Amino acid sequence: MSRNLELFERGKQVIPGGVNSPVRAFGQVGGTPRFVKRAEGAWFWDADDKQYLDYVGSWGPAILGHAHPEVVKAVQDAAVGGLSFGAPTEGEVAIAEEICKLLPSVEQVRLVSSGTEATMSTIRLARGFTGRDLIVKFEGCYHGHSDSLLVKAGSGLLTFGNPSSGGVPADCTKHTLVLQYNDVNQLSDTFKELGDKIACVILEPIAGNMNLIKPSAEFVKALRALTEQYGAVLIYDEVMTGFRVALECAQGLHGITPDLTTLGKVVGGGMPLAAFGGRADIMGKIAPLGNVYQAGTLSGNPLSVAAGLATLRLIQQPGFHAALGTRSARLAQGLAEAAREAGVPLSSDSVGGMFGFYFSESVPASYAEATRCDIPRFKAFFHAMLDEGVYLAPSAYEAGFISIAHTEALIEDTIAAARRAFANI
Ligand code: KE4
Repeated sequence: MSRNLELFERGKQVIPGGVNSPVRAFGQVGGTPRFVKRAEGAWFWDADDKQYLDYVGSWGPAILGHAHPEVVKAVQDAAVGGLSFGAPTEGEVAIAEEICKLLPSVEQVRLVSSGTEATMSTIRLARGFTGRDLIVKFEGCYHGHSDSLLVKAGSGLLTFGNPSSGGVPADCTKHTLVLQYNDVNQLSDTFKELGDKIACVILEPIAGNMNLIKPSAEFVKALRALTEQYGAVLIYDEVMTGFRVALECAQGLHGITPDLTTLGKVVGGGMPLAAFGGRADIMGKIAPLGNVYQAGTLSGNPLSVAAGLATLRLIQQPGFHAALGTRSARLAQGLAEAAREAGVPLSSDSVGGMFGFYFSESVPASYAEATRCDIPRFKAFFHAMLDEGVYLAPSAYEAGFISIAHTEALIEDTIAAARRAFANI
């Protein structure tokens, strides 16, 4: 028996679904999850010692490649000085300064341990700052699993959210409006009707949780103009896009100054570190300065901060993001070429170190369009690539991630593997 299967069966006895986060269970694609034994650079080895080219990279953090020696050493060096103190440290000041230097919109920043904590805190902060209850999110965008954000679009024009998860009382989502990504008219109508009651709009500025979907320039501009006009807080959830799509993040690519930004994944280099920050007048409402409570035993953990600082310094190397962008664009183009040669309808897209491919004729611009992709064909392709030793995200609704360790030669190898895979599905 495969050791992956043995571990999966064992795991299911003591862990719900055998995994500590649902997407890892291969629910959409079927089959046995690969249990990672170790990883290095662009590769990981599973419990059967099979080697895979990794295009998940922990869902974004591994932008330098796995086990980068300088990041590992930074964590090792921090560890011998103690693991956690529940007291401030110099590293927290240093990484906060680095984030504020890299993101001009961030005047003050608070460190937390997960993206969920970061987004949950910005929602509470926006409500505390404005004194308003309504929040706006977009269908298909994922911001972690806090109650008020686990919603799906309701029916009707002003789609107040219905809980998308068990255990979330309707009371927790009745103040959450769920709109359509890239729908400027609906956004404008909503603000016309409810603008003075809206505390904030939170969005993935480049969506990665309904596969990779970019906003239109018109949508982005309307978001900033309407939130400004009605005094609502604009929250760029850059947990996934932050320092991945560009050093200046999605906000830099858009030329937009959000009021608050959330960060995660890359900012911690693979260790549990996330952050939220933005305008000083808003952040000034956070305890201990203001009356919006937020806290965390492991917030700013010294090992996470060490990994994050090392990562943030290494990604500022000249040409780093340009190389990522060129390689992910080549991969996206190569996948589309390979599919076309096989007569398979497939479109693809990329931005910085993120890419997406869709079993549909065109690149989706909304969640509704993303759900029309050919899932059975994605599933077959996923497994054919797994057989080729290429590990893609085990869901058609997830973006793909490359690292600087994914060399041009490895990208070409991946495209060649895709040609063989398309021939087999
Ligand atoms: P975490 O709580 O998982 O650290 O972050 C939540 C989150 C917030 N905002 C955005 C834009 C995110 O993408 C995420 C988490 N992303 C998923 C990947 N689709 C994490 C993978 C998982 O849930 O296992």
